[in-house]
Amino acid sequence: MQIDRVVLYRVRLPLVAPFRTSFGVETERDVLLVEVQGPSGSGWGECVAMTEPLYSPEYVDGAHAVINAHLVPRLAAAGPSLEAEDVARVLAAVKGHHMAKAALEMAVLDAGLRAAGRSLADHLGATRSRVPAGVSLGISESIDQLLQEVAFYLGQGYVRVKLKIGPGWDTEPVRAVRARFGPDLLLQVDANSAYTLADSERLAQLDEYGLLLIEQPLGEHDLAAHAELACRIATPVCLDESITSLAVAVEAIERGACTIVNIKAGRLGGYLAAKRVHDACYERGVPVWCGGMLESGLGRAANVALAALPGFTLPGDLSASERYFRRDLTAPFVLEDGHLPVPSGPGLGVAPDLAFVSEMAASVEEIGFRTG
Ligand code: NPG
Repeated sequence: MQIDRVVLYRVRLPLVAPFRTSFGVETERDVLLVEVQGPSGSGWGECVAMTEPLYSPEYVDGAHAVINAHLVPRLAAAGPSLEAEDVARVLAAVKGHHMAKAALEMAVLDAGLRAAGRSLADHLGATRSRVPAGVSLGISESIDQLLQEVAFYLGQGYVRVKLKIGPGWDTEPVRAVRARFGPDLLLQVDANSAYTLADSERLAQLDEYGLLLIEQPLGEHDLAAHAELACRIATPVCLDESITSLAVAVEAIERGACTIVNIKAGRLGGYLAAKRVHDACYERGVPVWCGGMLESGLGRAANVALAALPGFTLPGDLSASERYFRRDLTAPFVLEDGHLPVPSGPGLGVAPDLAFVSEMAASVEEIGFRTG
């Protein structure tokens, strides 16, 4: 498909409530949107990098800069016509920057699929028309407040709860939630690499609470330590930050560093790479689930399509728009009986509300492809 220009939008969306993790607090989502435009229409991508490089080395100003200075020029130089399947190869000389690359690939993918009248869900191989919705709850002010939040979201129909944990906020909240909501609640925890192997006895105390999994307890690069921890605790270990490529995913599984994988397209460099990780896990019988990065409706639409693939056997961090924003950049995703519907229209199957995007945009920048 032909691309004539790329438009970058920076949109600041306040979160309905602060979201606290073991590494920091998010109060607003600084969203970088990528629109590719050509004669056959346009396509949209969302960059999931956060404001600060605390979850991973990427951050939104850096992603914006690398897209401008290094990625778009490479796409422009690749020729007048480009398919989504070419994007990763064309950008491969630039090391890292997976979230920036993923946003561009998502936009090209959306544009191509829209032009072809085909949905992203179909293109990726989705087998479901709706996906179960999980909710991820940040570190709370108090156990009481956490219990109220869990009750509120269960009342809305969420089918699984994830608690953010860190040293000082781990066994107590898990014990309290289990005691209050009973053994049938699908419950998991996410440490965002806040522990070391020296904490393994403390982490083993979580074993008695029947958690689905513990996510990324140790450092991103510590596959060996995760394999050791997996021998010391009964709770299944799931990796998130560590899984930066297909090769790392396969290595982590083979070394026993995890038995479950969190798939995030941004971390892996795009939805096509994410599908390949899904396929590899599926072949090996390793369950996967779709992670979230507080996406707007655009990124959420793509995540929901991905999560409809057959290997996504655990509920993802996929919540309704109102869990994050008072108003979304697209028509809101609404919970239906604890599930989110998989968009079936062409491409992402959702369109940005352009008036609202313009109203909230801190900057809009057009980069022409023909430098002439
Ligand atoms: O529902 O989109 C969501 C949030 C899911 O907990 C969530 N994301 O580490 O997976 C994570 C986490 C995150 C939150 C990462 C904020 C980065 C910043």
